[in-house]
Amino acid sequence: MSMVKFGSNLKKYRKINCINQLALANRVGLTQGTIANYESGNRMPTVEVLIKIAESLNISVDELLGYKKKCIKKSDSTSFSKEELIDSITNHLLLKEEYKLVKAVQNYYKEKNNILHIFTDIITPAMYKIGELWENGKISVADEHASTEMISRIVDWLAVQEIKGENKDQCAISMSISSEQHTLGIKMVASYLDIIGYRSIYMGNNLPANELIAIIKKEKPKILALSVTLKSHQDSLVNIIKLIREIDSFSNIDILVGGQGIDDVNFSEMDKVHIIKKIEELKKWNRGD
Ligand code: B12
Repeated sequence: MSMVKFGSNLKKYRKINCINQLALANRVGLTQGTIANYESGNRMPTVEVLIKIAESLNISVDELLGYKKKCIKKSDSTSFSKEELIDSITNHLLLKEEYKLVKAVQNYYKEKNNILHIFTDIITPAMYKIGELWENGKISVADEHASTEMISRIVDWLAVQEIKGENKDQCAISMSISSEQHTLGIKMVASYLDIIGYRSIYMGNNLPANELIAIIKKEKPKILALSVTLKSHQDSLVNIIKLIREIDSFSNIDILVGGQGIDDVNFSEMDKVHIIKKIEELKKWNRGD
């Protein structure tokens, strides 16, 4: 192994972890200059430092040195801070290490037992990071698609762990509006509504308006939760809400709207339409705070 190869490998994994030289230096107790020297191939770390770097980048020493296989135990450990776990999950997503991803989330779930926290504080920021890397051309569309599918499976797995069997009187229907393809957030909302006691029906996206009306008539939901990520979909959102509000028998339904695309839409004229951008706010709204 040449020093240059080690240096370029170090740089590669540092970038995958989305941290700069200074942040890595702080994590392992070195100066930024030392990291810069490693990366440019001027110096090699001691074995002790090598292990520290590998641990903080959540890879094995073998991987750091450019040899394949064998991961160190840290990736399965439960002792991650929130930020470390977000970095680690982003890293596993980009390296397409689904096994490590699943283990990391399962361990964290076992330890914290708080699905809302995992949804909002871990998975959401990890996906926002993926979005930034994609927007800046640092990862490909294929990397983004693979990441989304892996995370989608995790969200489904978490949701299934929490489904309760008891009878639930009140129904909630959740979906992304019309051609909105972003569905992970609303899937989390549907899962959370289930946890807080609703018979939650998740409809995905692209549901035609007549079908939505038909299912509302049949299931009589207390809540209709709608998600919009792209601002260009705000008009469709307004149209669908107007349609629902025109039907007298639907007047008791609370319509919750959220997602990154909700910006300057004004629903103050419409009855029982609530802008609740985040799931944490939904918790408060449900309690009547
Ligand atoms: C994965 C992804 C995709 C996937 C979506 C697959 C899927 N099944 O969801 C695919 C590949 C389909 C996609 C397509 C596109 N995407 Co996209 N995508 C993303 C990415 C990377 C992650 C989305 C995600 O899952 N986030 C995590 C979830 C959990 O977050 P969330 O949706 O915000 O939800 C949270 C809260 O908002 C809230 N919430 C959401 N809804 C609701 C509703 C209620 C009632 C409540 C209470 C709360 C709530 O709860 C969630 C929990 O925290 C984002 C980056 C980003 N910043 O999100 C870009 C991003 C959203 N996409 C973007 C773009 C531009 C597109 C495309 C236009 C690209 C293109 N040129 O084709 C298309 C549009 C397709 C369409 N018609 O919708 C841009 C949007 C920029 C903008 N501001 O308009 C982003 C921000 C990427 C970027 N940085 O440029 N995308």
